[in-house]
Amino acid sequence: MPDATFTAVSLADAVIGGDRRAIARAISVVENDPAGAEPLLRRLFPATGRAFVIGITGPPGAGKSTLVDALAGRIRNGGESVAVIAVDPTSPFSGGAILGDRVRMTGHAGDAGVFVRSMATRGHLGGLSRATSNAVLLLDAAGWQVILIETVGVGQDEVDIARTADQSVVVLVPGSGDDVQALKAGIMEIADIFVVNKADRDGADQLVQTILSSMALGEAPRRVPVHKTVATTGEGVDALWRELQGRRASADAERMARQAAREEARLREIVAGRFRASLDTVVPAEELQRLVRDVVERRADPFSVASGLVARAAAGLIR
Ligand SMILES: Nc1nc2c(ncn2[C@@H]2O[C@H](COP(=O)(O)OP(=O)(O)OP(=O)(O)O)[C@@H](O)[C@H]2O)c(=O)[nH]1
Ligand SMILES: [Mg+2]
Repeated sequence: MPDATFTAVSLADAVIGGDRRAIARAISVVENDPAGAEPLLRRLFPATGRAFVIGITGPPGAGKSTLVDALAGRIRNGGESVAVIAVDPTSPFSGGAILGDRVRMTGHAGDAGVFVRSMATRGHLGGLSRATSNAVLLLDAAGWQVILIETVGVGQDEVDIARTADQSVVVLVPGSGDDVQALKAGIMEIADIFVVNKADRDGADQLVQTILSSMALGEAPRRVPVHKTVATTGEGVDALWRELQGRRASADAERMARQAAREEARLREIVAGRFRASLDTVVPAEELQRLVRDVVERRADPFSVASGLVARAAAGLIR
């Protein structure tokens, strides 16, 4: 069946049925055409809410992909299916070379219980985290039991993506200097679990101490567990997975609170997105430029102009 014959309904049904090609196509839709993805996501939404979503974030080269690979192997041994989303905030491409380059899931080729996909930014603010959270919805609806999201760095996108996860794992490595930087950049707040990877290197215990002491120094001291791993050999991965599993089972109240926060963020994002779209439809670009000139030349003030635009965009929404 050619792709063009997929309607939102048939695509949604194929996704729910677990058809891998339909899932790949649906992820492309949420990546490239957020508004066009709405009918699809509406239909899928009732089938979501079951997956255990884990974010893995940290500086470049920390061993996130290696760790994701090892975790995926551990999860498969337990009999659950696992989907991996590798988020690449720097590249304008998705799939293809980057998939091969950044995600090395070599041990899982041909395993029907593993799905791997990379996603890239489309350049608009918040676009990546929205596309990622929608991809999570798709995979959840398709029945993937555990979803691992790998993100690089410590920017706003990572913080937003962390919000879409049930648990966020922050990966740091000894002796890189990135550790202190990451701790300063507010990544502390999003970590549910710290991993000191490359623990086969000197300085791992020292880094564990640095993390523990910077937690103790924070304004609201937190107790975030710190695990040591050697992702390349799998050392420590079993303990990390057991910690994650423990949280999945026990943190029900917390999980509900997170879900509420996530759905509130999603609602706000949808409303803001529709408002922006309505503004663009109702007010032609040339007219907007005229209004801008009026403001620049002080014939009008931005507050009154904005009030007028808000009224028109809102009217456009109700139509
Ligand atoms: N010695 C040692 N090397 C490791 C370990 N984990 C990963 N590596 C190596 O570190 C390098 C980077 O690993 P990746 O898994 O690609 O790191 P990443 O964080 O996914 O990198 P980006 O996605 O590019 O940010 C590779 O050469 C790995 O083999 C470890 O525990 N010990
Ligand atoms: Mg990687």
